[in-house]
Amino acid sequence: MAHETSLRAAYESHFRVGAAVNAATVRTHADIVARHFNSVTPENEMKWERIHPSEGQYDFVSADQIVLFARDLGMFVRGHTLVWHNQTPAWVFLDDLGQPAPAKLVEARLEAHIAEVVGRYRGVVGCWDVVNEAVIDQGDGWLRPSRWRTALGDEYIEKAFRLAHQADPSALLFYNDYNETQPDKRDRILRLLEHLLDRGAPVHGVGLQMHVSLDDPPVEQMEAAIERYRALGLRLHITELDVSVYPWVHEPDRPQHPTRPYDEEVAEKLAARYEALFALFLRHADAIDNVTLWGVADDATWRDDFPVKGRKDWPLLFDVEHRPKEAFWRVIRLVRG
Ligand code: HAH
Repeated sequence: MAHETSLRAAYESHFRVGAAVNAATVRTHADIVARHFNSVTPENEMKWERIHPSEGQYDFVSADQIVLFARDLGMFVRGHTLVWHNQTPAWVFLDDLGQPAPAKLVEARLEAHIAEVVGRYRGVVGCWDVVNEAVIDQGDGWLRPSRWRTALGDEYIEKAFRLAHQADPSALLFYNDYNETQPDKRDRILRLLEHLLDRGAPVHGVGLQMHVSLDDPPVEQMEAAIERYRALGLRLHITELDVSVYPWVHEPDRPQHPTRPYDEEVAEKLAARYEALFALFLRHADAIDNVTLWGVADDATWRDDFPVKGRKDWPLLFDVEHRPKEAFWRVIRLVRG
């Protein structure tokens, strides 16, 4: 019966099933989260601009709310994220005169930030996305040009992992990225991970975001990538799963698919896609510990504004009225056999 079914219980012997929550949905969607998920990721509340808006001023109010909610329910918490080129305030990279800060100063700020944030949640946040999206999408080269890289050089990544490990030696440390199954980008990510492992950096896992569409990327491409990542001996987390009903067009200047209604055809395609994805995760469940959806229900999803602002999307397992969708039932039936 519907009210007795639980996604997390159905997958208990395979991997944790998580959801990104935020300061609002942890209240408005609390029932679904409590019943169906056993892992949460704060969507924005641990990002630098939120948790450390000006130098030495930390704001833990929203992050604490999420962490306490999870602790009361015995859930795993994924920390997201320590070092990223987005949602990081400009002051981090500037001196008192507004000029680019010297490397020493930026490094000291990175050190203070990681010690404070990771230290606060030691023993409560089970893993951290230490570095998010450091690899370029296409073209020549390897690492994304970013203020971090300009200030600290390529070593900022290894540094961040070592600092996080110092701050909480028991936390599992992840590198997290998107378009992670696209072969060129996959190879660049693999190169980065191999480099870090060769140098003995404390990297324990790779986060595969999996912001996908109804038919792209193909499952074969995704499986090939999973096989390559797991061969490094790292743990795998699916960190930000959602399935847009629109084809993936990231370049804002290219024509975009117009808004489409959520009808039976879309519901069925979404269900088939989710079933194929969870079947893939089950085939690799010995390497995958966590499958997290980037949101709880379709009434609160970043996809409504990305890559097109204000275009309604239906990427999750629960609908705008918080009812389980056909995709939810397909994922449940799949694991029950
Ligand atoms: C993710 N970037 C971020 O990790 C997450 O923190 C944010 O809330 C939403 C999505 C995804 C992304 C992408 O799929 C394509 C281009 C840029 C960023």
